[in-house]
This record gives sequence, structure tokens and C-alpha cells, in this order.
Amino acid sequence: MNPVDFNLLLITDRHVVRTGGLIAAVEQALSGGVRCVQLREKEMPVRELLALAHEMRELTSRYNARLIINDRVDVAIAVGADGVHLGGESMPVRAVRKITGTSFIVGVSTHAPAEAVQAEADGADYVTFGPVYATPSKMKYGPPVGLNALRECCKKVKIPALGLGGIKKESAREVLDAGAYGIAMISAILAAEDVRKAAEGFCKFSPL
Ligand code: TZP
Repeated sequence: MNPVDFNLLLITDRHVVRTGGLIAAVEQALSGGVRCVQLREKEMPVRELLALAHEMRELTSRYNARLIINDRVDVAIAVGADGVHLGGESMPVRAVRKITGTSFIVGVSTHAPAEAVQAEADGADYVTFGPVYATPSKMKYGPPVGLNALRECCKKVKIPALGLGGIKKESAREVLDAGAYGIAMISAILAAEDVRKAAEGFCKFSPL
């Protein structure tokens, strides 16, 4: 059975939170209905990341939500996270599988249908696919791949594919209509003036 029991994935970025800090913003999102958080804090020293991951584990557990750690499988295991999300420079899926149990969720970032097919063959539980739309930091994530590529990706893989990149309330419906199992995002929730309300708005699209 695929362990991906969420179709709205909130990815963190402490730099986009407007007020109150990351933990408070994530708590708002959880109280608005978010069921899975991916801790993705770039350029954070590992001990600081570990402490934050412990806090996130405690917080997500309180809301009975999933916690996935970006890239660092060691940190994920150390804090008892539900899984890890791997990028192009992370450990390969097969190597991660050797050190984690079968119920450990492994997600992979993909940017082309062929990459998603490969991730599935390697044993990933889900992929994120994007950026579907232009994102605030276009340079960092590359040019948008668009809805047609997402549609093709969703046809080619059986594992859940979550659209990611530039998704707003107005575009969530067309991402799901393109065949995506779910949606993933940073700024549309975390950079919102009212984080809880923004999360509630997206949960209406994703009633898992
Ligand atoms: N990978 C591709 S786009 C992206 C990542 C991590 C960022 C998405 O952020 P936002 O704010 O939801 O566009």
C-alpha cells in the first residue's frame, strides 16, 4: 500500500514567513488542516536543523500530521520523521531504502516526466513535479515546466505526483485536473498574511 496519505504538502522556508517565525506559522497551517510538512531549510547548520526538526516532529505529531525532512535522511531517522524528500544531489532512493524501513516515505523532486518514471522505478513513494508555474525565485528552480508536462508525467507514473511551483488558490484546481494526485507549495501558505486561512482554502481542494 502506498503510504502517501496526504495530497497537500507544505514545504517550509523560514525566510518567507511574515510574522511570528516558522514554528508558529507551521502551527497555523496545521490548524488550518495541513496533514504533511516537509522541513526544507537550506543553509542551516545541521545541529540547528536537528533541533528544529525535533520541534517540528513534536508539533506535527500533536496534529497527527506527517513530517518529511528534505535531503537529510540522517536527520529524518534521528527525529523519527515519517520520511525524507530527495533532490538531485541527495542520496539515491535505493541507498536510502537500505537504511530505512518499508513504511518510511521516500519522495523525489522531478522536473521532467522521464525523471518521474526513473524515480518510480527506483522505488520512490511519490514525486513532486515542477515548477509548474513561474515561482518567486525562478533562478533557483529553473523555468516553469507547465501543465502539459505535468499531465504527461501523471500519465506515465502510478505513484502519486504532486504539482509544485507557483501554485496559488486560483491554479490549484487546474493542477489537480491535469492528473496530479496533490499539490505542494511554500509561499501560497507560508507567506500568506493569514496562514491558517490560506491553508484552509487549499484543504478544500484536497479533501483526503
Ligand atoms: N521546487 C520546485 S519549485 C519550488 C521547489 C522547492 C518552490 C515552490 O515554492 P512556491 O512558493 O510554492 O512557488
